[in-house]
Amino acid sequence: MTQSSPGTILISTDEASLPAWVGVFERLAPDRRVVTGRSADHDGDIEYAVVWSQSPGLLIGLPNLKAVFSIGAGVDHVLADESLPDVPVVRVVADDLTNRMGEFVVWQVLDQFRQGPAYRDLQRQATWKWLPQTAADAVTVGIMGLGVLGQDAARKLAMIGFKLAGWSRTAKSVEGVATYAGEDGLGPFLGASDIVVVLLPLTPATSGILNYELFEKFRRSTMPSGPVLINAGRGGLQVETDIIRALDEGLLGSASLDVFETEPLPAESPLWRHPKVTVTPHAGGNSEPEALVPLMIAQMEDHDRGRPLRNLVDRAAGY
Ligand code: NDP
Ligand code: OXD
Repeated sequence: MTQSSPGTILISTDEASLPAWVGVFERLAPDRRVVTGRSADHDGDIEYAVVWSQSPGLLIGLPNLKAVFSIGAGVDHVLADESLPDVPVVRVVADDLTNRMGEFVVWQVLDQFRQGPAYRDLQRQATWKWLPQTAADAVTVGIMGLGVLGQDAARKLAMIGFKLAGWSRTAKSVEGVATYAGEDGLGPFLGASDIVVVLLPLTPATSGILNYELFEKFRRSTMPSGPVLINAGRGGLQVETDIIRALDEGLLGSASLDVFETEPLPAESPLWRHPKVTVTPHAGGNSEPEALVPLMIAQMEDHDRGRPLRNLVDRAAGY
């Protein structure tokens, strides 16, 4: 590699979306080489890796690797690789993804709040029947994870008129949101929440947090069919057998799940057919190369000029 040629980018993602990522990088950064695998010839040229769930070991021993870019806001899929080199990890923070996730949350909250699943059932039976409907300002949507996505969802839900609560690891002050933090804040937060939207990262501290014991703490007095769980964070946050038990016992009224312990959700999972569950296939927010590659290239260029990287992951905290 000569002094003046910018470093090579290694891209690793699922087979279906790989060509799109490569194509957009090649178009927008024509002076950089883009590769999709390792080879003795170019390993020394690779300065940046752009990855989704890279195979463990893929990034070992790249002598000039400067940073890893996650193709996603969540980075559990990157950090799961125990051999990940000790270089900065950058995650996605982008209006495009934030807005897509905000739409998704508003869609699911409104669908559950206005009893979409129950009305669709009635339609299938050709039954004309009104269901009881609570007013939005009587309902508190509690958001677990008050980061970039959680705060944006809160802003969008506030416009509809919901009351808002939010829970985070460290204390936060967010306009219009009753905030709670840490283990001590979790019980009071859940006790004030009728619809719980989960936008947490998957870390050792949050793994399996959505379990039966947690569902027992949701507020049960407001939603006519019981409290609602909406998980758009990660499947590893939830214990699926506990969700089914809580729904069957009436501890939870219904659930919208975008993420699963195993993805794709296996055909034999009872979640697919459970009458109180809405399943979407990790479709909350797409990482669109057209929207994200320009931001990644800008960061690479800045970094090459000695400027600090933004949206860095705290590897000790896991997000
Ligand atoms: P951020 O890092 O901006 O926010 C994470 C939030 O979670 C912060 O408020 C953080 O607290 C809180 N948090 C982390 N650990 C804990 C803990 N142990 N206890 C309490 N709160 C905790 O992430 P984003 O908002 O950008 O994204 C959130 C997640 O959404 C991603 O990690 C990803 O898993 C998921 N996602 C899912 C998508 C989908 O398609 N379904 C698409 C995009 C993202 P604090 O503020 O104190 O740091
Ligand atoms: C993400 C995701 O983390 O798509 O961005 O899940």
